[in-house]
Amino acid sequence: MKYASFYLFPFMLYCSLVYGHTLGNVEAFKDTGRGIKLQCSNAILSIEVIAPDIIRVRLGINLKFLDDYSYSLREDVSPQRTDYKAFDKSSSIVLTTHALDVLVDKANASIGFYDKSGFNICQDFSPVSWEIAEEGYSVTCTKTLSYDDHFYGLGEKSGGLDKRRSLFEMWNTDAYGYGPSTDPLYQSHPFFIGLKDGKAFGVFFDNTYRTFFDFGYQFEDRYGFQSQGGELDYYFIQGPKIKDVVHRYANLTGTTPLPPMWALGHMLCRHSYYPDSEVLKIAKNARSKLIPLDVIWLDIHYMDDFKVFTWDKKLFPNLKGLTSKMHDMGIKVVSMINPGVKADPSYDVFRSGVEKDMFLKYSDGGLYIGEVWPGNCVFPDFSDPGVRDWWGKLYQKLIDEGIDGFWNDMNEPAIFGVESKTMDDNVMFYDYGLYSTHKKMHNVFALNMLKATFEGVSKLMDNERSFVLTRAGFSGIQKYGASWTGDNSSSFEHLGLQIPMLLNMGLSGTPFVGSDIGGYAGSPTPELLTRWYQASALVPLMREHTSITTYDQEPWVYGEPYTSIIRKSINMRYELLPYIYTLFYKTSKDGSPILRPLVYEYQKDRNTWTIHDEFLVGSDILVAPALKEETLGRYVYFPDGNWYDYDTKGVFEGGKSFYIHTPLETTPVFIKEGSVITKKELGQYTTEHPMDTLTLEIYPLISNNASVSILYLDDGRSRNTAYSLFSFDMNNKNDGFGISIEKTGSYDLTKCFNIKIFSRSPKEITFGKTPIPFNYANGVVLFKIKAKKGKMVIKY
Ligand code: MIG
Repeated sequence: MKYASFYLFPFMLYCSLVYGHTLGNVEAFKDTGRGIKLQCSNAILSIEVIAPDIIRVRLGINLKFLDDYSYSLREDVSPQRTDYKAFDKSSSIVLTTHALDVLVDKANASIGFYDKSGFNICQDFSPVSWEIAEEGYSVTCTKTLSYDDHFYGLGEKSGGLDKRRSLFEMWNTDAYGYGPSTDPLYQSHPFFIGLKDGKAFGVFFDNTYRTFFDFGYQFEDRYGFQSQGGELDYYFIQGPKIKDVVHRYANLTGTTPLPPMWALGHMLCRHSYYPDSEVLKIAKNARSKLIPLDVIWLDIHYMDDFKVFTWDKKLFPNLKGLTSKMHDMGIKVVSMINPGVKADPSYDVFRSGVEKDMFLKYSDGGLYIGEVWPGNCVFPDFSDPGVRDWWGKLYQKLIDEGIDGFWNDMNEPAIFGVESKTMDDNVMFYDYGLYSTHKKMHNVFALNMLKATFEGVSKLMDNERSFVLTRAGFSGIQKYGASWTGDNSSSFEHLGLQIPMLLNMGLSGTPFVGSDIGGYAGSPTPELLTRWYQASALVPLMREHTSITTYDQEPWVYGEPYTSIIRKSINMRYELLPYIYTLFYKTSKDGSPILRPLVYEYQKDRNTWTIHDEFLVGSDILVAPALKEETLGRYVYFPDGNWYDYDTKGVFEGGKSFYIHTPLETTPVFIKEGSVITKKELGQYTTEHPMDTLTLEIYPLISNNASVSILYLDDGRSRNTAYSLFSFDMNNKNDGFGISIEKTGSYDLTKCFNIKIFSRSPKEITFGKTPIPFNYANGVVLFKIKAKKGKMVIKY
């Protein structure tokens, strides 16, 4: 059997319609000015209009709702003033906005969400039900499943892109060496996107307890979700585009702020690089072998006896000297900080934390002690704003030594030597003054730790942007940093598994993600390492990392031809940095994923609904990496439009699959017709060359007649800073095409665009009526223009 029986136990409630309590019939309803409150025979139901397309549903047992706090929502989310109407209509109570109709059946209070064409997009299978749990209620919500329903999201989960016919648990877990069906993993995102007959909607179940999601795994006619505590509190988000759902979810839970440019660079890590001379050697190797590198990571061994906010004075006698040597080479240093504080009275962090009452305790007042790397440890209560503030300031010591960013690991929290792998249930947390147990607070431990780190470090770094990486997380984690997919393994199967995982994280509001390149557990073959680098070339977080017991796997260890092939992938990324950075800008505004499954952009094309062995980077670049051993070729599906091969500039027509040759030295990358792709001069680190001159690669429209591309530029490091935003509006004409360049903002470092058009030789090129001289050779048209607003016309 795939799941142990304790997984199934909670679903005993789920499957039974008689077990547990249900709402009963609707006796009365009231318009509250923000939605409706329904008095049912056994409980109350609130249907609140957050926006015309976002409806919040809450179940109140004993005539009341639980305290209304959310760890995931943006602090400033408040219901918009929205016009809606609520009325009684024969067998239902109806609430309508301009985007949706919500019908509540008077006989049993089951809820149906309808779009404006009358299509029932999400229907309760049976009315919500509950059981009294140890803490609050175990609530169950089931919805009707049809044959053409598909599901995405849920953050970091194993399995394919489409979650139909699978069952998941949300409980942050240290899952070293996990496999294709391991569940749960490190992060919990109780948010999914449904696609019903091609129309999308979303559900965010804002409940931090252990929850379960079943998409037709146990019963073929229903899907649903269930908690072990808390209350029923969910947001229904109307589409009909997946994009709309993702943007609206981002509006609720927040977006990832722009990181410093260096965090987009290539990173090297291992458990662990030490002593200082080893770190220096890695940096020098990268430079001498021309492997672009922006960051070296310090894993736990840099600490003194694994005590956080200390460093080993024997291994790193002059940490500041080391970081400044690194900085001179254009390399940043990121170091690990874990939540466990060694319980040792001679250690100042422990002593001051005890004095100030910063650590988690049992309900009887005794300190909670758990074993991690340093031995017995205590753990800060990150749910308490005072503790977050205290912890945030501790980073000063490492910042003073020149450490540039931080890595929060083991924050599920992971505890050694206990069967549960985590804290005891009866450890108590502050939780907005509600004093709640670990059962409620487990899944948001990392979220609160990351908030402490990100906000603390940001305060200490003036106007510099900070960079933090986390292992565990919960919905909303994206506001504070990047996430990686934990301790994967060095196998081709794992390489394939990472892609749907990263794609679903992006669809769950968490765009800044990556996997340990080469695999963490075990040692990759040279071929696997190479393929992993190729697949990760345009992944938002590009970090190679491996465990303590494995061979080295830096790009140069296997020699030729591997080193050169890996270098080619990293170089491609460094040239495309302006394109990638613009995607980071975009997500900071609206939560758009950086890596996108094809279905995100081509939802109408049902061929795309389950594809997860190729992906889009933004909307213009398609990557179809070789994901199997000794692959000489693979099929690539091209969605609508025409696609240029990035290497050969050959064109593939969309709506079809083509067999593409993939000898080891190639990564199949394709560019959508009509794209203006911005590149910069290749450097050995992201900021080596100023962006005074950029190259615009123009891939002319073939079948379509119009397209828009954008380019965002700023200093790449400051939080409040001048920027400029270019847009390139391409239009086909009878005798050629035109591009209107618009510019807003005042960041004027970029003076000049080198233009490369992949086409035959034109007759004439003008920019703002002035003829522009150009060169032509082998399918490439070359010329220069000033980086400013204007209209470019190309005539053939
Ligand atoms: O118990 O710090 O996932 O990236 O190298 C293992 C050592 C603790 C787990 C992380 C991994 C890191 C390792 N850590």
